[in-house]
Amino acid sequence: MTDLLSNAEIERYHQEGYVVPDYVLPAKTMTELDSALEETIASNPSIRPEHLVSAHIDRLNDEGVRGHRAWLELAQRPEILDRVEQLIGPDIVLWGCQVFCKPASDGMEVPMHQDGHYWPIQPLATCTAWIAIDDSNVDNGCLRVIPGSHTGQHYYQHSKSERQNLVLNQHIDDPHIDISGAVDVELRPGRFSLHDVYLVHGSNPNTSGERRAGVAIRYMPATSHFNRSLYETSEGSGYLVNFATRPLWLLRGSDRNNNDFQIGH
Ligand SMILES: O=C(O)CCC(=O)C(=O)O
Repeated sequence: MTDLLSNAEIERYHQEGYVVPDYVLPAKTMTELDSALEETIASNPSIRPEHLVSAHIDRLNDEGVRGHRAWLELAQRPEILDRVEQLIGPDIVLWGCQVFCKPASDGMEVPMHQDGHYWPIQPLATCTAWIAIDDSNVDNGCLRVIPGSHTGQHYYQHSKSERQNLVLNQHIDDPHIDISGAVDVELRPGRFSLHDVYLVHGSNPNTSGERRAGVAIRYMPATSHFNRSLYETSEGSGYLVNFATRPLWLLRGSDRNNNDFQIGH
């Protein structure tokens, strides 16, 4: 085990909805992930690199993306899982992964939003590890969060946007949330943040000359059920997701809520 989250960091995650562990993945891993990113982008020439859904499925997946094994291997790394376990418990299911690569100059905005509107997880619970492949900073559109917005597991009002240059077509539109209070989560390559499913977050467009790539890996506690019949497929976020055949991986512990680990494999 590497140095884990301190009690103060665990408490911060529960109070603020996110935490940035004091850990950086090895340089060799980052070189491999950089190559995996180039390969993933090259094998999906017609897909915007912000929309590489289920990139961890190492084939042409049912969401139209050709994935790469490197993302699945990353999702299984103990340095990440040890810390996720501290936050969601010992029974961990990998259910999603999305590469969000914002090219230099025209990288798309991710409007401020809460995850989970269209996620078929009951009870809704997920910890996302957002791993920086590139330096992720204010200039190139790093992740931004509203600390504490996850409190009470409340869903705030969202509105649909017709703008084309957005990664998601939903944005938070609720007088209770002041997005001017957003905090920038700047990360060096190899560092990662962990955030709760109810946390309001997003990111600005990348108008800089530097690419900003990161990968979001979604883990749920195996005490929740991935209910495929709730939303089989959805374009609710503005792009296709297919939960009916999305494979699940039990990465740690035991299944506690009748999840299906055969489908999609
Ligand atoms: O990569 C980004 O800028 C946004 C990521 C995001 O919305 C997420 O991880 O849920």
